[in-house]
Amino acid sequence: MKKIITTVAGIAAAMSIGPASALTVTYGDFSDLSAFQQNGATAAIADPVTDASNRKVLRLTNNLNQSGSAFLTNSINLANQASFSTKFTFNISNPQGISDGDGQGADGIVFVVQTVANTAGGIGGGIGYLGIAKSVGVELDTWDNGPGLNDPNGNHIGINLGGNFNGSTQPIGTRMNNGSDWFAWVDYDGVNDLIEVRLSQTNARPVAATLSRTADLVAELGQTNAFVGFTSGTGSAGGFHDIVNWEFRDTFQPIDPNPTPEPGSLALLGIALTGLAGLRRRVRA
Ligand SMILES: [Ca+2]
Ligand SMILES: [Ca+2]
Repeated sequence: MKKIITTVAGIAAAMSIGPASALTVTYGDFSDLSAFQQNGATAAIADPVTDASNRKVLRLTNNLNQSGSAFLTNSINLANQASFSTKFTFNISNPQGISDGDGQGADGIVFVVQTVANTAGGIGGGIGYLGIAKSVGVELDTWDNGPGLNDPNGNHIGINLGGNFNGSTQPIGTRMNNGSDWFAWVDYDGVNDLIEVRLSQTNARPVAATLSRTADLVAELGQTNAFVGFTSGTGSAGGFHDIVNWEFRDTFQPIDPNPTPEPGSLALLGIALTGLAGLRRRVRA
C-alpha cells in the first residue's frame, strides 16, 4: 500500500470544532520511501527491503556497529500543544554478535519526535538517538548497557527527552528481538502534558499504558514543527531492525484497530434488541 496523507482541515474549519487541522500519515508498508530522509546506516541499505515474511519494511539497521535513522523529510506542525498519536508495528530479527543476559542481539529502535536536525545519533547503546537534543524518544531497548545508559536490564522500554536516556523505563518479559511482530502505541496529550506508551504482541490496543511520564513537549522542543521518525543502533551485537507499518496523527487521537463498543453503544444495542423482542411478541399475539 502506498503512503496516504489525509488532510481534513476544511471539515474541521466548517464544523468550527476540534483542531484547526488534522494530518494523518499512514504507511501500510514501506514499498515507497520517497517521503523519508534516511541517514547513516539506514541510507546505505538498498530499498525496498523485503523481510522474511515477504513484506516491504523500513529496515533501519542490518549489521554490527551501525547507527541509522529515517525521518519524514517534511516537518509536521504539531499545533495542538505538540499533541500526537501514533501506532507502529516493529520486528527485530536475525540477532547477531555477542549476547547480554537474555540472549543475542542489540540494540533496539527509538521512535523520535525532534527539531534539531533530520539526522541520526550515536551507535550501539545510543540506539541512533543519543545526542539528538530537543527531542522525545521512546526506546525499545534490547541490550543491557547498565546504569551508564539508565538500562534496568537488556529488554525494556523507556520514554526519554533531550537525546539522553534519562527517562522512566519498564522491563518487558518477552525478548523484543525475538523475530515476531510487536505493536506499539505512543500518545502525547499536550493539554495534560502526558506521554503514554503501550506495547503488545497482538494488534489490540491495551487498555492500560505500559509506561507513561509527564513532559511539556512544547518547552522541550522549543517549537511545534517537528521531524518524526525512527532511529536504530547496533554495536558488537546487532540484528535486523524493521518498521513494518506506521500511522501518525498530528493530534491526540489514540489509534485503536479493534475498538470495543462504548458502554453507551452497548446500552443502545440492548434497547434495540429489547424493542425487536417486544415487536416479535406483539406480532405473534
Ligand atoms: Ca541499551
Ligand atoms: Ca537483550
